Amino acid sequence: MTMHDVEIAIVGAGFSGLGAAIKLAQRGIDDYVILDRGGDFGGTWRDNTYPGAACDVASNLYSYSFAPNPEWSRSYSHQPEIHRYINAVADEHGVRAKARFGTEVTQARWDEDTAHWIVSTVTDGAENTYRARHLIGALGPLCEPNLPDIEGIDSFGGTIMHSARWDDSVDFGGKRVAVIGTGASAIQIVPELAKVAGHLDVYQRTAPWIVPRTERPYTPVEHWAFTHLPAVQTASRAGIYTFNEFIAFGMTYSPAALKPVEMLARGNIFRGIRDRQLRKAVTPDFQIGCKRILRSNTWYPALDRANVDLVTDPITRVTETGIVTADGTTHDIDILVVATGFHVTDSPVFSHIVGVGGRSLANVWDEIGMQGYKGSFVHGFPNMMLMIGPSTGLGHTSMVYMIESQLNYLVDYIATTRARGATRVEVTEAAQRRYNARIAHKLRNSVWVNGGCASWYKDVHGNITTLWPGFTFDFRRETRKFDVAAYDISHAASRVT
Ligand code: N01
Repeated sequence: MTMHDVEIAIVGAGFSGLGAAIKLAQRGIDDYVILDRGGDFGGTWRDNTYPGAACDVASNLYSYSFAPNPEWSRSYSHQPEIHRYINAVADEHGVRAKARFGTEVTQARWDEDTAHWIVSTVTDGAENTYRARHLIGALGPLCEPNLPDIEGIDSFGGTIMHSARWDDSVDFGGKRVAVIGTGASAIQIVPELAKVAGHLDVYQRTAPWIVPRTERPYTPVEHWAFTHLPAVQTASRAGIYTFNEFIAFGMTYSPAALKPVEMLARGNIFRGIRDRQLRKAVTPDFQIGCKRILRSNTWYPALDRANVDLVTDPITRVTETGIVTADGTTHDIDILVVATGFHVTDSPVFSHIVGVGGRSLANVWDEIGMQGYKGSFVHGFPNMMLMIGPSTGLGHTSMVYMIESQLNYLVDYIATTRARGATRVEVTEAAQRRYNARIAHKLRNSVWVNGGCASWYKDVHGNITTLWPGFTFDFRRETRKFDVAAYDISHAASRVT
């Protein structure tokens, strides 16, 4: 086992891990390493390769502000293009050499005696350790697949795969296929599989609200303008941002304002499905906006196909050859796709991050809920900054904007601790408590709390701790400067070692 000393260990090479690396390097801070279990940059956009995978935030906004891409082919990008973009940005900024791919972080443990994080890794079976002053957890909230806990699922004899672990070698042609789930992933997968499967059963537990997707290819004139008149792309980005902030977000707090969106979604059902019974079955029974509003023009027509059945009877068990539903029917299948989402608030990774007193993030968050400070720091975990941590998720606009806001905070945090010669920086319990009380107060009138749905936005205590309940420019303002007053800061001279 080899011990490597670094100032900063960044875990994760998605949008936030890469952004952190670039911003640190631009500030002249280059003693860092990026650790990622995958084979290249991209995070969720590397791992989700299912057919039809695409983003539902417009391309010009779903990119770094410091790396506009005049070559986006479409107004909403598909996974391969976003994956290529992220890797191209990494190369342009020369940070690839800092990445250790194929490296699984098995544990990160705070060592109080030395005020360092001890990060244990495995690469090709070889164990290594990184001793880092600062740990940046750029893990991505949607990285740990949630495999449904359904009786008998392990006994299924056919092919089974999660949407985020797609096996490209599987041939769906003419096969009997089942997809469990009707979330953002499933609504992209099903229309693609419906084209090739012999028969497709779609298992719906909760019908989602889905509005039309306004995706189109960019025209040659737009490409010319994006390339030669960068202000045009900047203006497009600003326009989309402003629309999302003031229209889309403002609806979150106003049921009346959501009515037109609901009409749009109902029209989508009406246009896409001819059968009245099926229309009824896909009409949601909770307030629009309570769960993420999805976008598709192809989901309803796919459900209306002769080779597709929507199954709304609850699943009771899986057998070696198929799925048994509550009405007693056995649905025989060859391939089972589970598009059942991710462990967001109960990620197994949380038990691998061990802070003060040997308490893991899982221990702490099981007790108090998934709370943090400015989405970035957690009391009990000194010198550790999380990217898109608690209360930073969005239902209406680009996460890249939130990530870039945190990058300001990150760089200022490192620069401030360096300037002060600080060795240990921990957000105070009081600052964290006040912050979360403020978040909870803002959330109390939101559709996420009052919309009558269950969603992955809620933590194990049933509280919304994944979402940012304000305009995103408010979050940018909050994270503009590292606010030392909220932290206990120790210096080498004042430490007892
Ligand atoms: O996961 P989900 P996802 N038995 O958790 C069902 C982002 N994303 O991968 O609603 C039966 O949303 C579950 O049912 P219910 C985006 O942020 C973005 O689709 O809980 N069903 C639900 O229907 C998104 O929100 C994009 O009743 C079970 C589905 O599985 C997030 O990723 C594309 C079940 C899970 O839906 C997650 O989306 C893809 C069970 N035991 C993803 N367990 C775009 O940008 C779960 N379900 C377009």
